[in-house]
Amino acid sequence: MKVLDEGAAVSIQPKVLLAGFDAFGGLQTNPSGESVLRLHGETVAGHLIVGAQLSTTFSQAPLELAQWVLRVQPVLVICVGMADSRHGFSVEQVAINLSDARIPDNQGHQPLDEPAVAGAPAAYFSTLPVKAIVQTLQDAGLAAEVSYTAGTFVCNHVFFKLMHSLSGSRQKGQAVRGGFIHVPGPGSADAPADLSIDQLMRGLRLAVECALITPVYCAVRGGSLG
Ligand code: PCA
Repeated sequence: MKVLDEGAAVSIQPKVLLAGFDAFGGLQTNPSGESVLRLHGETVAGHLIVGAQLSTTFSQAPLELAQWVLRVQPVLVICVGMADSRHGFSVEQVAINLSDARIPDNQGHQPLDEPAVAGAPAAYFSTLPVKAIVQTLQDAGLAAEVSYTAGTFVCNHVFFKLMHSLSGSRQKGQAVRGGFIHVPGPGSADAPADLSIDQLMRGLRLAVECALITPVYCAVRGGSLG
């Protein structure tokens, strides 16, 4: 877990937590972790960005994220992960209560058909304005799509645990929004060639701004989530 400037995390400005991941699966880099660390300390729509890099492990990453949430007290949490199967910004609609790893995580752990949280609901919806973010990114000329699966590896696991814990805070009247965006990795065959770290940063700024200014209506739950 890494942060560039500890001082920024204790300022009184409202904050947005952006959490990416470290390299995994034998790769040397992970653009998700790199881009959020480079956004650390920027201000978007009056909110200070706190960028944190989580370890790609089933056991540690959710704990690290929970510690960041406690410490930063953000109004919005967006996790960002890398997936080679994605063609652009892939804004996740749903986290599922299933951890099933095709490869071992960075601690050699490889759960098979395990719940992320035993006894919890089968799934949680993102509380980001998913379609509005996709539209905003596309309007800015960036490749973007709605995704209905965040996979079953560490990213979905962290996303599910985040939404499980935010749903608990929501019941206590603290409405912190959260969600997940996958970005292409170095091995993504048909990702746009120009999706550089700079373009990822540009897209994430737009996604944060859109999430801060757009109320979320959830037809499935019936009502505003914002
Ligand atoms: N991608 C992996 C975990 C870390 C990351 O960046 C995933 O999609 O689960």
